[in-house]
Amino acid sequence: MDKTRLRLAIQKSGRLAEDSFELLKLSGLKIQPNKSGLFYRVKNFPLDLLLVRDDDIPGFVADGVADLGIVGSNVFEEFSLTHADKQSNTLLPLGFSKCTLNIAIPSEQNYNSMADLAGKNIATSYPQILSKALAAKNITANIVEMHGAVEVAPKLGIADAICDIVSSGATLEANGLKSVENIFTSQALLLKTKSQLGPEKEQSLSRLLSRIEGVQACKETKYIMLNAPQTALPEITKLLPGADAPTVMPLEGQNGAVAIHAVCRESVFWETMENLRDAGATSILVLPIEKMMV
Ligand code: PRT
Ligand code: ZN
Repeated sequence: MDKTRLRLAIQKSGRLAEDSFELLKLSGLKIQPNKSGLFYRVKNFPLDLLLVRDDDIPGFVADGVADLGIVGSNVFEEFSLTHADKQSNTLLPLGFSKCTLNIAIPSEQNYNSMADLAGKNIATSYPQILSKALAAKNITANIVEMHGAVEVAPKLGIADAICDIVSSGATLEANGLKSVENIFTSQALLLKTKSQLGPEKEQSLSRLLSRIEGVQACKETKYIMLNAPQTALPEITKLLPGADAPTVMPLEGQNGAVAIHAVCRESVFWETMENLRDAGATSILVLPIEKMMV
C-alpha cells in the first residue's frame, strides 16, 4: 500500500454513504469518481477512498487494508465483540446515521422487565450485542440470527421478539411491534487502524481531523450581530448561547449604543432572539459560519 496516501473505507451506497461523502466534501476534498466504483482518488489531498459494504469496514481497518473507516457504531461493536483479535481505534463520533438497537415484541403483549424475555426466541442481526445486553441482566434467551427482514420474524412464528435497528419507529409499528428495551445507541464513527501509519500519513491524518472537527463545529455554530445600549451589555452577554467574549464596538453617532458580535457555539433559537430583543437588542442578525479552524 502507498506509504504517503491515506486510505479511507466508506460505505459504497446505503444509509451512511451520502453523509460520509458530504462530510468529506465539506472538509474540502475533491473526490474523483472512477469507473471501477471501488476506489476513488482525492485530487487535492493525499487520500484515497475504498468503497465497500459497511459490514466489511471494521475488518478492513483492523487488518490495515484501510487506514481509516467510517461505519456505524452498531456494526463496529458487533464486529469487535465477534473478533477479539481484530481491534481498531475510534477517533471521532461523527454525529450522523443515528439510530438505536431495540428489543421489540408484538404490540398486544404485556411487558414488565427484561426478565420477561427469559427462555424466549429473539431474532436479530446483532447476536453479540444482544447476548451482552442479556448477560448484563443475567437473562438467558435463545438468539435466532437473521440477516434482513428481522421485523417479520414474530409474524412468521420464527421468534417471540426481535432486536433490530430503530430510527423513526415506523417499521416496528407497520409490523405490529412495540419497542420495550433500548440496548445500544449508535452513530457513525471514524475508525483508525492500529497498524503503524508512518509520519507522512500521520501528518495528513491530523490535517484531516482538524478539518472534520471544523466542519462539525460549524454545524452548530452561528455568528450573531446586534446593536444595543451599552448598559444592556451584561444581560445580553448572558443570553448569548455558548459564546466566548463578544466583540463590542461603539456605534458612530449614537451615544451609548454599541454593536455586539459573537460566535455562538450552541443553536440560536427564535426564543433566544426574542429574549435578546426584550433585553434591548435591535437589528439582530444570525449568520451561518462557512469554515472554522479551532
Ligand atoms: O449494503 P450495505 O451492507 O453497505 O448496507 P446495509 O443495508 O447493511 O446498511 P444500511 O445502509 O441500511 O445502514 C447502514 C447503517 O446506517 C446501519 O448500520 C446503522 O448504523 C445506520 N442506520 C441509521 C440504520 C437506520 N438508521 C435504519 N433505520 N440502519 C438501518 N435502518 C433500518 C432498520 O434495519 C429497520 O429495517 O431501517 C428500519 C427501521 O427504520 P425506522 O425509521 O422505520 O425505525
Ligand atoms: Zn451492511
